Amino acid sequence: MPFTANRQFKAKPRLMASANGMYYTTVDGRQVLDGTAGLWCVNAGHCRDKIARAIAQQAATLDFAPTFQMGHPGPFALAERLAQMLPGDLNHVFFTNSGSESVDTALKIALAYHRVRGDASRTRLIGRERGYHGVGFGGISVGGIAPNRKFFGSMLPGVDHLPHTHNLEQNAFSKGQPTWGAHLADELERIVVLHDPSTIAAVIVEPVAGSTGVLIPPVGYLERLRSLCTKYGILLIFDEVITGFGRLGTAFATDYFGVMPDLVAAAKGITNAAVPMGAVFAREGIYNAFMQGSEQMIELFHGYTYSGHPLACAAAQATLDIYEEEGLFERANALAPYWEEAVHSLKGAPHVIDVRNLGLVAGIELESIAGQPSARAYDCLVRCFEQGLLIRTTGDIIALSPPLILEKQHIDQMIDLLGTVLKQVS
Ligand code: PXG
Ligand code: PLP
Repeated sequence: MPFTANRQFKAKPRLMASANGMYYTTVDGRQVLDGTAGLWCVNAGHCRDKIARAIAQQAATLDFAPTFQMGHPGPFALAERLAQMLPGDLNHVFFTNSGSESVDTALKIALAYHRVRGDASRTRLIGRERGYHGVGFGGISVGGIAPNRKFFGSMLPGVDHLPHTHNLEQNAFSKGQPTWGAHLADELERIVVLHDPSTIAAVIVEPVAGSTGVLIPPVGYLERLRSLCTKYGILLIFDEVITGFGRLGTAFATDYFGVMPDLVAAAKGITNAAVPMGAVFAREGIYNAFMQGSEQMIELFHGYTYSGHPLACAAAQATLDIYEEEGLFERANALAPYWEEAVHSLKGAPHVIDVRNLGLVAGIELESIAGQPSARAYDCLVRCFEQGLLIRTTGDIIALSPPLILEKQHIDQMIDLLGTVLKQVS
């Protein structure tokens, strides 16, 4: 099983049998409120009829078409629609099947972009400590989560990391963006000078770091990264696998922060997770750099058997319909203040050393039990599940990221139960 203690799990499994709207039903028939939109991906709630019908119809019409030198209309129509959703000239799309594939695709496009422009010395990639960019060799190389890296050899060469922005002394219990920490972006300048600016291809960051435990960027931080990248001719990649498709109350984090990256990696919410799909969005200038020379030439030697799979395209179209028809991104934005108050009401609950939030995301950090990191949060996860709430934990941080269809009563229910469970755990 992915990122799971296999033997522990198999001895006492937690299995879902079905789902609807805000709830899972377990194999033993219990209802569990989904506090995490599955794994940050079921943004429109579970088992949406429109998506299920679109997938069934597509499977009966065109199951698959070859993707190399051949195609079908699905990805073209979907790309047009997505380009409308992304700001500015982020108008070109490359489809993948997961966030990890989107990250590796974005890194490869960045390297190849410099090369096709004759700037082949730009081969270095810069990530950030505590960053999560999936599990491909590219993603773990720029990623900054030690256990995800240390077992897997030397990874990509020529990678460096910015410091993370987490600091409880300065920023504990911040509502929304913390005010301290913009200067940490200046570390980029130090790294750039150290390695020589003309060797750096791209910087990749999650606008809001999710998997590592919800780290919200300090006010001004992303703006500074953008201006340093521009100054040194470095591409800025936003990994929006979690923040994309409404999580912050805007279509993408780039909209929320008003900071324009050169490439965006996305996945998860693109199909409401009903069929695996990811996408990379590129600005006009990047696309155009490849569209030079002979028209018989393959411009980018990259792609997946299942890039733009018909079922994924059908699921994505139906998902985008639902986001639009139900105004789910606006809904997330409207609920965000209520969400903020609710999660911050856990300040003062046992073990809680920080609460942080943005859009419909929250991180609740617990004090670790001495010598047993992550034990307390795991205990919370198991107890919550047994008492009817799905949460995510990483280390001793609880992450909440509910489907955007939730009602205030679901928020109340979540916070009540979490408060109860925090009193139960030792
Ligand atoms: N980038 C980011 C920012 C992600 O959050 C990926 C890439 C990789 O996507 P795939 O589809 O290859 O898993 C992710 C995925 C969690 C958790 O709660 C987070 C993710 C996946 C599973 C669990 O820690 N994020
Ligand atoms: N390995 C082999 C032997 C293959 O033939 C292919 C694709 O044809 C792959 C890996 C890559 O698979 P995918 O395109 O599904 O990522």
